[in-house]
Amino acid sequence: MNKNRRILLSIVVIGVVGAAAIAGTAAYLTARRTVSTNKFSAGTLDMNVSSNGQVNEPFVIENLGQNGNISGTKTWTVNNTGTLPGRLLVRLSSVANKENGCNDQEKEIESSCEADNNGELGGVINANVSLDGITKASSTLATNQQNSIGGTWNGLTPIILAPGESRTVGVDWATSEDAYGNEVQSDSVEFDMIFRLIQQINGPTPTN
Ligand SMILES: [Ca+2]
Ligand SMILES: [Ca+2]
Repeated sequence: MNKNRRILLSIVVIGVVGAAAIAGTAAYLTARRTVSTNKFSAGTLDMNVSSNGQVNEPFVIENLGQNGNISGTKTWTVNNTGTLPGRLLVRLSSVANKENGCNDQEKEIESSCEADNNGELGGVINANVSLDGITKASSTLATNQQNSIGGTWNGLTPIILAPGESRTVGVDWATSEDAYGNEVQSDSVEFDMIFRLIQQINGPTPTN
């Protein structure tokens, strides 16, 4: 296919050279119009993620466990600040479950506590990621589940933000008092939420 196109192109070039040779020797009638200043310029894809007026505001919850049932919610406003429509992708990244030390109570139920240094808290927290209040993807915050929410999100009908459009993305999390024991004492889980706007393309969804 490409080979054929190259051959066609070379025939056109030869024709132009021939016409120029004739022009040098003959008088003729002409008219001319110029469509000037043709231009291509690429648009921009850009975004702003904010919560409570703070750009890129994370949520930090410390000293969990004052109540047996752990739950909460955090929302962000995602605004398309570019000039192009963009597809919104959301995922978790850098999920880190840490032990932060092992006291006697923890070691009694979790004998490997000091040896593996992997915390258990994330595995008992269920997180839901929502769009405009409607849950779109769910997973625990276990380290080995890091790609679950992003994978589910990629499979959704594409969520397109027009230039200037805003949507609300939220995370709510919960674990019941029956879901965990002393193995989570002092444990912590950290993660990043990655928001992306990507150009609308026909190919497969890129890994987000
Ligand atoms: Ca611990
Ligand atoms: Ca632990």
